[in-house]
Formats: sequence, C-alpha cells, structure tokens
Amino acid sequence: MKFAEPRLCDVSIPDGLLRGGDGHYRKHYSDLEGLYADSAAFAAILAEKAGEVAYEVTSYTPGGKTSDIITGVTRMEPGKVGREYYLTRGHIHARGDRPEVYYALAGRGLMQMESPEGDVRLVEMQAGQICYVPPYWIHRSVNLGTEDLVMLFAYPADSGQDYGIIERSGGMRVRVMDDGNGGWVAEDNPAWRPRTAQEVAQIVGEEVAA
Ligand code: S6P
Ligand code: ZN
Repeated sequence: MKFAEPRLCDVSIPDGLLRGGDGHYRKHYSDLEGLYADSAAFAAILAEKAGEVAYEVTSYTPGGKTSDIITGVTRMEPGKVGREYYLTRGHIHARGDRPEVYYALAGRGLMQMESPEGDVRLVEMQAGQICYVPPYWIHRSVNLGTEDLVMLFAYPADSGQDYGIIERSGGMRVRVMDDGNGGWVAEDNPAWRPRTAQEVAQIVGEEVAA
C-alpha cells in the first residue's frame, strides 16, 4: 500500500492565511451582489471598493480518499452593509451529513447556522474558541468586530458545498444587524421562505409519504 505523505502548513494569523496549502480563492465585494438586505448601501460599497477582497480562503486538500479532511483558513474584512455585518455567502454541505469544525484565530464573529427545517443557531466566537457545526446545518460566518475575522476550518474532503440552498429560500431566516449599541441583534428576514417537507426530506435523505 502507498501511504499518503503528511503535510506541514504554516498558519499566519496576522495575515489570515494558511501557507503551504494548495488552494486559495478570494471573494471580492463585486461577487457578493444580492447577499445583503440594504441594496442601496451595498451599491455605495461597490462604488467605492468593487475590486477589493471581502474575504479569502486558503486551504490544503489532500488527495483522493473520501475519509480525507480539508483544512484551511478564512479571513474576512470587518464592516457593515447598512446595519448588516459582513458575512460569507454560506452553504450546506452537498453531502449534508458532513460536519465541520471552525476554530477562531483572531477577531470577533459569529457562526450563523440554520437547519433545513428553519431552526436558527447563532454562536458567538472569539479567538481561542471552537464551534462544531453538526451535519445538515446551513452555515456562514459573520464578522462582528472591527478587525479581520480569522477562522481555521476542517471538514471531510467529500463534503462539497451547495450555495443555492440559501438563494432558494430567499436568504437565511435571520439577518445579523448592528443593534445601535455596538452589539448585534438577529432580525427576521421577511423574504425568507420555509423549505417544503419534500425539500427537507431530500436533504436528510429520507423518504416522504406522497
Ligand atoms: C467549506 C467551509 C469554509 C467556507 C469559507 C467561505 O465547507 O465552510 O471553507 O467555504 O469560510 O465561506 P463560503 O460561505 O463562501 O463558502
Ligand atoms: Zn462548510
């Protein structure tokens, strides 16, 4: 048997990067159209910094095996669109039963999770804390601070990401907004539509009675 080689990577917390991995992508503000509630505020940000990086992901994906784990770092800029804190697009794992671990390395943020049935969990995180995202939860991170939010993540290599799940329901159920006192408040997203029993069953791989 040919055993896979170990890999050593450096985590640069000040730069918010994993060095020595094999993946790197950047999301610019211009890639985030339609994500935020306040479209006028978003247009103003676009006018100012369309080509700037909103968040970036560096990672290491080992080869082939379904039992492998992808490890990486997400760095997200601080800021707000209107009253809404900056966030990542969010997704559910295409293989929905695959979980994920997030470890906050710098900054102050929140892991926003939503179950297929629409339960909401908002877990505040700061450097040194781990959030376990269980199977089947839609997840995104939110930067609540004034500095970069830097998070290390690890998840099964065969998870895949379904981004459409959030679009199909009109966004996530709540939006994380500035409460006017330097804190945050979750506000209902009026555009949110619950998933049908059929959709939920499809996600969790169960049969539904016709
Ligand atoms: C992948 C994992 C992270 C995110 C990254 C960017 O399963 O959860 O690598 O991809 O934090 O967020 P998003 O929502 O744009 O994928
Ligand atoms: Zn994920």
